Amino acid sequence: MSSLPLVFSTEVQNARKERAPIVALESTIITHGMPYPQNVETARLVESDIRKAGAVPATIAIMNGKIHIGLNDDELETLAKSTNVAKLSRADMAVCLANKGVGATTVAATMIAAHLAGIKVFATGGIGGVHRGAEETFDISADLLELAQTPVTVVAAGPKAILDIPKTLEVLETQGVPVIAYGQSELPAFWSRSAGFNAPQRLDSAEEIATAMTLRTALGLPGGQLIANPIPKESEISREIIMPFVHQALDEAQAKNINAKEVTPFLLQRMFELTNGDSLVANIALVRNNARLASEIAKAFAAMD
Ligand code: PSU
Ligand code: MN
Repeated sequence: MSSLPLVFSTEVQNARKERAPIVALESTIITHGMPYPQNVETARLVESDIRKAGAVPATIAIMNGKIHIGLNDDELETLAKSTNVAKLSRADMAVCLANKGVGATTVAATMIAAHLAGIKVFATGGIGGVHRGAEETFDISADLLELAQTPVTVVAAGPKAILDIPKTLEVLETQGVPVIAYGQSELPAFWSRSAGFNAPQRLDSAEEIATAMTLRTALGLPGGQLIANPIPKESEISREIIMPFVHQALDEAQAKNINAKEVTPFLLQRMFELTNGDSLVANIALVRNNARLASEIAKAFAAMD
């Protein structure tokens, strides 16, 4: 065993022994992305969706100086109830480990931990991106740069309308990150199935997605790939309905001088309030949908090994 501070849940440990397909899950969506108790209920549903699909879930977080790969139900509940959990990106992981703090992993940090644990696929709701007004604030999520350097396939529902979607795509293109729409040509936009224009790439099967990742690495290219999986039709909220709330939430964030790590959690919370909870219902549906696709991709990787 190396000195890497990785701790595996029993379920994940068994899956590793049997070389079974594993899907990584982040924990910031639990601590900073959804209110209690829907956060822990969703975390459990997503884990059970992955098991039903024939893969093993590995929710990742830092606790007591260890990177936990897979959480048991008590750990999940504790994390979901805590109000003072740190939000960890690439810059924060080592410090949180050193001071034995508790931290939830963002997309960037979850990719790093998943890669250390040999997990190739990770499901989430939305990734961080280029925030509107980034030309002033320089607020560009570390998630984008992580996709450029860590070889993990991230399944998300496309960039959220609270972000600057064109600028987010520009940064991903500059960084050489494939942005692959699944099963359609249009780029999905989180709560809605279409951003109004096409994604840079498109693939129609989990097998092709796994093959593309393997070939990317074989080409000597570092980094992962972003899969943009459209929210199921019955759960989508149209752009016409969602956009006025997005603009209101953004105006409030600006008026209140919300910045840095607080921006995304503030906007998600306000969207939840402004839509009377509808944004959360859609968010839960799309995360579960992403977990199912990620399971198929994990199975495709396992079949290739
Ligand atoms: N988008 C969501 N829900 C979330 C997040 C993004 O719909 O919970 C979280 C993810 O953990 C993502 C992080 O990595 O927010 C991005 O934060 P920032 O914009 O501060 O980089
Ligand atoms: Mn940011």
